[in-house]
Amino acid sequence: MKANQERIEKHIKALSKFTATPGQGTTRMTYSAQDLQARNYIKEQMKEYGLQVREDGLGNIFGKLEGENKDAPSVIVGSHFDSVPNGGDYDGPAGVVAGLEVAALFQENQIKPTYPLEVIAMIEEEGSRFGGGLMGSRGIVGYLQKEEIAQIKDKNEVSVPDAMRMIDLDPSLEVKRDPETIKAFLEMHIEQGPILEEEQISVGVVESIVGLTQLDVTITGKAGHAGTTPMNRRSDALVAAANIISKLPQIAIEEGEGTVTTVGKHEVFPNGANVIPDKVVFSVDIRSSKEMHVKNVIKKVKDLIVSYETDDIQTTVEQPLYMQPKELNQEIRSILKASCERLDISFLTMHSGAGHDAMVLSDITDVGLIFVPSKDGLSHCPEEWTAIPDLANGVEVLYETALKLTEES
Ligand code: HGY
Ligand code: MN
Ligand code: MN
Repeated sequence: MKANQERIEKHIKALSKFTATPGQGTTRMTYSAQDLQARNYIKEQMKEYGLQVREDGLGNIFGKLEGENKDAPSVIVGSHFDSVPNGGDYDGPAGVVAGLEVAALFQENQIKPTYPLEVIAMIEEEGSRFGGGLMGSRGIVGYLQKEEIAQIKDKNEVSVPDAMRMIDLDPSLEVKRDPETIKAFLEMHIEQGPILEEEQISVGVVESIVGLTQLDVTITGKAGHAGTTPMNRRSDALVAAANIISKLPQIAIEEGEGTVTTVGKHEVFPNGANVIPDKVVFSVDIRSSKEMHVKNVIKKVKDLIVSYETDDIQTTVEQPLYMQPKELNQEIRSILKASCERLDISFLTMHSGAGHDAMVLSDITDVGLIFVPSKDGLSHCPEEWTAIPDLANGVEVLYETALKLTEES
């Protein structure tokens, strides 16, 4: 069954317009005006494809095609629709569009599945507004309780529930899903790396996903006048932070086996050119395919940070996110490979260095994740791009797999 490339292109182009930084990539923060535009578009398309639409207590969007067996668990297909700042048009939306196109193909072919099909568009996978990340899927799995969600605030101290209410979402609705209501979760995502393009392979069947954590580090010192404070009387928070940050790459290199550390966010306070900084807040993203490396690096980073404490330099470290490395379901991987073979679509098996909602949902259901090629391996930047025919290949593999998983076994 061929996917409709015009529909796929229409969705990608439509969603790419919902950005706060037109001409400078996709910036779509959760519960922002751009989120609302994208949300309305996605819900409209879900209704067009005959799905029953609902939003949960975090604003995750679900579109359901009932199955012959009403109470049967659903096969869910989708991804996230938020973005990093100045990101690309495909990270997340490729998977949401894949879900929409699978639903359109079910409708076009009048498929009446035994098990229900659900299309999902999840919020705050990137963590760009509220930190941490994987928020929509962590809510569904039950890793984020209502009380905890109510405490999560953005940098302007706006809480998740308040931000939701600003776009008429209802934070009182349930988020946690009973695992018995889900038969499987399938996600298509851009590879965000160079392998598929270099190997000229159409689809990556993901076998494992990297373990990752995010640390939020705060260094506090003493503000002072840049001109009148002698060098030996300073407690400069930024100098301490810079010394710490400069040592992080070597910690990852020494840990080895592909371990990586990244400082992506960094804020200086009060941020005046002639003021000695009294506070610095920065993020440390740590990843490895082996959990022991992640744990080792967390300890080394925390020890390094504490080693810079003095009477006037204090540090705190918070850990808003920790995910163990994940091995994805063998049986679904086999079905995905068989779908590729049946469709004569080339594939290879891969490890994912990026985190995905699939890694969270794999804790409560069987999960399959496929990649499609990224031009020049680029992602999390405006240059991110994937050819429509490449997206269509992935959709066709998901459609075949969803057909098999939703039929009477
Ligand atoms: O950071 C990641 O790996 C994903 O893009 N959220
Ligand atoms: Mn991303
Ligand atoms: Mn993503």
